[in-house]
Amino acid sequence: MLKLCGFAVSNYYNKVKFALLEKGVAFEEELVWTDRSPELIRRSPLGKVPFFETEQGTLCESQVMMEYIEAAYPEKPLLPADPFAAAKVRELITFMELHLELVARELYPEAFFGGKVSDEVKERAQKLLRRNAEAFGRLAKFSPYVAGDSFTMADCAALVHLPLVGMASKIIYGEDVLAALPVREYAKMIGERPAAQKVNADRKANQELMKTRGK
Ligand SMILES: N[C@@H](CCC(=O)N[C@@H](CS)C(=O)NCC(=O)O)C(=O)O
Repeated sequence: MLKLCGFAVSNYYNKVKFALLEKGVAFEEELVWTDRSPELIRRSPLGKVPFFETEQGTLCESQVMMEYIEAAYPEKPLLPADPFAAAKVRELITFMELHLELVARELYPEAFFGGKVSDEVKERAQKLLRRNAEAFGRLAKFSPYVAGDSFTMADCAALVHLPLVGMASKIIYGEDVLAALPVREYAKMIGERPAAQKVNADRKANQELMKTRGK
């Protein structure tokens, strides 16, 4: 059976898990922490999660994993059939991950993990986040789904990334860079889906486990 490896505090892990649950794909989970062990590097070359363990081998990079499940399990599609509409969904995901999440990630050590981030990094990230959030606002629909009137894999990404980007920027700058967008209402609506409820409940449980690990 398809195995999803990683831990449920990871937003990228949760994006893939959300998609698997929405599609009704049978899968199991293996709890893997990012401990940089040779064993982990053997399974995921950069030591990152999530990754899949499949009958044919391992597969990492969450968006590649999303495309794999979409192709391998075409029932309950999370991409529109029309190639341009599907590309627009992918465009939103790339925007969220490359231009928002990856930039905000620079702030996570201080925002969430009790570390420190230099002023230089903060200033650079703030400029980028402001500009990129505005650009994302021009692309995103929120009508009611992020790509338009149907639930797509962009919603799997938006639910896990957007609140995190908003929270990190609010903590570091006192300013939510996504404040102009209806992220709160949107996350509440998406969060009501049974699959999202499972993802969020597992995330909270894993957060607690993470705390006891640090002790
Ligand atoms: N581009 C990767 C990003 C995955 C990622 O950054 N995962 C984090 C957890 S949320 C991780 O494994 N961090 C540990 C590390 O970078 O050493 C993907 O889409 O899968």
